[in-house]
Amino acid sequence: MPKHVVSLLGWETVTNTPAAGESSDEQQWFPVARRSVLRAAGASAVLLGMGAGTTVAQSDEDGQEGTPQDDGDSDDDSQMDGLDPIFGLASAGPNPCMGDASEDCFESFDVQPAHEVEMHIDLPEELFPFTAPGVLDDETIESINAAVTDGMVDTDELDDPELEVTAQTPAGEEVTLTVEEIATALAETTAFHFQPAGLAVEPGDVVLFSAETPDHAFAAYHPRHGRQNLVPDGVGPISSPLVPVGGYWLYQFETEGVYDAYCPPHEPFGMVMRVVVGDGTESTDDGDDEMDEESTTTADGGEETNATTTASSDETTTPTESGDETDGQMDGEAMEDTGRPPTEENNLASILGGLDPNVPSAAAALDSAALDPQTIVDEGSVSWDDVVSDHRGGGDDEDDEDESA
Ligand SMILES: [Cu+2]
Repeated sequence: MPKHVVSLLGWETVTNTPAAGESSDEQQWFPVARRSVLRAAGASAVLLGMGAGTTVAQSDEDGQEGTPQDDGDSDDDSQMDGLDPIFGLASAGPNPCMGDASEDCFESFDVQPAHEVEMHIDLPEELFPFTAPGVLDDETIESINAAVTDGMVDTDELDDPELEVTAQTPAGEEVTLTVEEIATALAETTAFHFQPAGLAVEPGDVVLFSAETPDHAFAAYHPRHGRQNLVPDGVGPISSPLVPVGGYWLYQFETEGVYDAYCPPHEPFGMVMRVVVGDGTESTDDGDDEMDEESTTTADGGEETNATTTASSDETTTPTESGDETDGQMDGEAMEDTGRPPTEENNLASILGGLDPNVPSAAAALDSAALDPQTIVDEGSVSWDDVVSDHRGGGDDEDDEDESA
């Protein structure tokens, strides 16, 4: 197993313990005992305990008594009425929905998610040795980049597709690929992404964010992150922690509208996504001066004090229903001019030795037809692959038409 490649870049350590190299035994990362303890305790009790700075682990039956919020500040109850409206709920793991889990795994959570978003890196391992300086000359790199622009390998762009190139893995093994094989691996690179990249949810839905690879997080475009406001009015600076591999983060989307978010470490590589809550697509033209009302409404609607039962299957507890018509709408006019999603080219080439798989920048991804809010609502979810295809194919289709004419 070419783990060495992996550890060099710190990527794709999914199936290994964080201390890669010491053990690749998955069982140590997902110990059965810990998993059943988590279930017995109820995921939310454990999680809420963490949030309150305590580690109270209780059964669901006991949830009413001595819940974490009873130990905390009484004037801060709003944060314990379910998931925190800014920070959600995070766990270092283990995530019952890690990997190829089916939706059945949602039942393992006390705060039950309705959707899953995986945070991924998709960089073919065989490519890494060929990204080292000097392995490929500039001319070859340019020709490979030209060959994969549309995501297919156009061998006409390659001087000698069959030319064999030998490179060395960090472990000292020699590997040989033809130029065409290198191009093929590059074309398969979709890199850092949320999967799906577009997701439609109902108000009150909880979304599970699963860290399949290291160093990912979810942050809303929000002025308090120094960014444009690309979430509905009144929605705060949503942010997850950096979610460890195997861990997860839960967030409950309540206010209708369009939410654009990025992964802070990987935004330069185009890692962004869009969540549409409700029919959030018809709301871009109103959103007057109600900026701060929504968060207040959200906070004081929680007559439900049992933290372990909120956000179950019952979405009707959302306190914002009455305000949905007027509040929480996207305010296109209020967007700041600063802190836009980066429009520069995707930075991937800078970490791939100049090889460029033509993956969209953050701004290009959010502007893609695939992530049009109405498309997301219609489709329910939109794959990152569709966003990449849009980007790679969009301009190129026109080129093809021009050329064939
Ligand atoms: Cu990321």
